[in-house]
Amino acid sequence: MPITPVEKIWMNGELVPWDEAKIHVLTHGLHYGSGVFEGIRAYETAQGAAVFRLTDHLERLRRSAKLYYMDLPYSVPELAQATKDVIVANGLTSCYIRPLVYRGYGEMGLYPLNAPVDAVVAVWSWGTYLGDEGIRHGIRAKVSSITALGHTELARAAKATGQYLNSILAKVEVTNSGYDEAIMLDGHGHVAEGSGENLFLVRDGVLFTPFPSDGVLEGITRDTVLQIARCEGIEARERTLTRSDLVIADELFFTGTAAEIVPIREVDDHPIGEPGPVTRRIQERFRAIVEGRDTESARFLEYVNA
Ligand code: PPE
Repeated sequence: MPITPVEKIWMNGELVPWDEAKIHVLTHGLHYGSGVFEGIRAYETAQGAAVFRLTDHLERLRRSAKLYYMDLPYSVPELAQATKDVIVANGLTSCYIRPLVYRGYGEMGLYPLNAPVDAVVAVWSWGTYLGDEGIRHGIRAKVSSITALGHTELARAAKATGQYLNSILAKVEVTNSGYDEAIMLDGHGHVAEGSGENLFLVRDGVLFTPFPSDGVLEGITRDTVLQIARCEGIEARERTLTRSDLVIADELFFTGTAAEIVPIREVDDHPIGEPGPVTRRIQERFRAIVEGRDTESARFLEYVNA
């Protein structure tokens, strides 16, 4: 997906012009994938731009960094302020936000602890990842032959740049076969997640999603959906899920910051159908929350001009 440039990027404490936000080719993170990142969204509300669960995302960034032995060079409140500053500097009302913390230039080799740690926060306008049509009518998903990485291979709870090579293989495999998104299983054949989304299914009115220990990122949208279910009186459970559970589900959907809440209308060529009632209710409540129309959920929004 092409990037639409804006004016400024926040880089190591300064707002720099978009075209000058550059790094050296011998940057550690470029060679070894030694970086951690976040995907966050700001939405337009009646009171201006509001960032959805900004502090929660930045806390996850701090945890991701810890898992790879990095100290964040800025505190979470400093990064929150940086995020708001870069949104204002670019005059955006809604946008995608990409904080990235990576091992910088100065050291080579696999012992990274002496390499510097750099931080950037970039913002740009980004429509929903799997398309508006996908949000409305659902997408076609396929289980990939690429296995989700396990807890002994990587710090699975981290959102780290290098970990996404695995997701890239899964995404390319299914996209080149004509599907919209990949579903990855873990080494035991249990459902993990999409290439960049968590997964939910509905069966007999009950919502299910895999445990974090099944190799999934603890998604913030996932957590929001679990909280929405509680408010809406929808029973929700974490459970180990299999490929069969996907095929016989009444409803299936993906959740993620970039993708938002995306119904799956077909899995492995089995029809699931148009988005069902539980998916619709959750989508509507999510929209109301992010647009600041849900007074019960005001805690989730951090306003840029507070
Ligand atoms: N699992 C994975 C592997 C993942 O990358 C994401 C977010 C999620 C689950 C959902 O997490 P959350 O956004 O907190 O609800 N993926 C980010 C990057 C996607 C990309 O393609 O880049 C995102 O959605 O911003």
